[in-house]
Amino acid sequence: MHSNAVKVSQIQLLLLSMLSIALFWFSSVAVAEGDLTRQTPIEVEVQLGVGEAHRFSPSHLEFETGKLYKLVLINNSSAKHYFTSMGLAKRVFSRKVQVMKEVDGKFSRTAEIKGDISEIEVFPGHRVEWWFVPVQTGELTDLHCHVDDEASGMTHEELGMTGTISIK
Ligand SMILES: [Cu+2]
Repeated sequence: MHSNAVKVSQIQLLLLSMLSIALFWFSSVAVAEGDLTRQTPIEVEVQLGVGEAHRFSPSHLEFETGKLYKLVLINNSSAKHYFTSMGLAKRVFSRKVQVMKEVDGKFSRTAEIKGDISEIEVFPGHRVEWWFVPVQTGELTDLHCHVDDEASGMTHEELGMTGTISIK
């Protein structure tokens, strides 16, 4: 009888300690990061077209998962350009796209677009902001602009408007 009672209390102690370990583990897992789209954004600027050259500048972009980015697509050239990377599009959660207007050197929003984004076209003299949080890593080589260049009969991509994206 006495030894049985000792065994029971030992088992109870063991169960109790296992329970407390489990509770500790669950409580640490339950510490969430909160709303990742409400961080202060990291601003990344990309020029679409450099003078008359159909180029992305910079042509290599780096992002980290879990951080909020404000990717500012600026077209100061005389041609329209696309920012297209399906690899990036499917690896990010898009918070919004903001279409900007410039008045006296100051930029303000004319529209906010919510939802999944595949690609963005920016017309000469304009800028668009794509706010997103990368959720999957990848080394991407599919950034390109598929606009046709009428003078050469080639696409901007064929003329060298391509880029790479690294998501760590
Ligand atoms: Cu282009």
